[in-house]
Amino acid sequence: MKARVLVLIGIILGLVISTASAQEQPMGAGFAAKDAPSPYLLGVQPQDQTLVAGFATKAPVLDGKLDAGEWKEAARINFDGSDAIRPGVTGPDSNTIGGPNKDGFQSAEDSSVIVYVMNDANNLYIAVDATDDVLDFSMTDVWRNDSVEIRVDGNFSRRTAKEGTIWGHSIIIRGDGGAVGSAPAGDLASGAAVKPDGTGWIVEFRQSIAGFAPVIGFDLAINDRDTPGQDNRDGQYRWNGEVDAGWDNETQWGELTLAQVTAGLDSSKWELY
Ligand SMILES: [Ca+2]
Ligand SMILES: [Ca+2]
Ligand SMILES: [Ca+2]
Ligand SMILES: [Ca+2]
Repeated sequence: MKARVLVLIGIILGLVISTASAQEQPMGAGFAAKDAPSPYLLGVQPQDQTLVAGFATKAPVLDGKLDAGEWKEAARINFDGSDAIRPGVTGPDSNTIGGPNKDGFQSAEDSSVIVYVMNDANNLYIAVDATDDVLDFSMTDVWRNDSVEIRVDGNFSRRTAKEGTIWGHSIIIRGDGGAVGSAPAGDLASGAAVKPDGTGWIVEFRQSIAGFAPVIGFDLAINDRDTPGQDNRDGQYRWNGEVDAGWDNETQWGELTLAQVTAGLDSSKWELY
């Protein structure tokens, strides 16, 4: 208990000091988010990313193209791997093996994504619109190429070792649609294609939500390969997961609330006479 009080006093003192020093700074001086003290130092658990899916009135076509209006009902998030802060975490183990980008951080021009998430009564739909300055799909292992790992824990079991089935998987989809890895057996599908102007790639994914919990585990890992001849990718960053090993650990994934599907009668529309 004493220790807690001391920690609290420490936090309060820290706030007072940082407020005082902030007042001494010229307007707009600020500091980058990645320079802020780590929440771990204060003993606070980092907050998982959460998202509420949009409701899809029409199923998208999984062809690696975002047609006008196709994803307009989706919840939209965007992130890059420019720091270790959510969303878009680049962890200490996301460095390359012998590549030029050793700290793992990447600018938005190097790699960044806009992600669309929606569902209807039958399926979860996800689109990943990736910007990438150099495209490379030359490796046999799908995860070594420009690709996305889509992680879905449909029963929200949050197992420390993922189930490896439709109830907890991390499917890997290559950005050009040329290969898919770690796909569980079940009712799911994907499509992908390089953008016509060569500035990135688009992946579209669908999975049946039959039997899913109202809130499910969800994460995305973006793999960027830019260096020909290099064994590994140049980097990986994730919407929520802190470390690369999150591919196998459902507790590392964020939380997605599925859009409520209207069922039966809607009492607000009943006529009272
Ligand atoms: Ca499409
Ligand atoms: Ca890149
Ligand atoms: Ca699970
Ligand atoms: Ca790349």
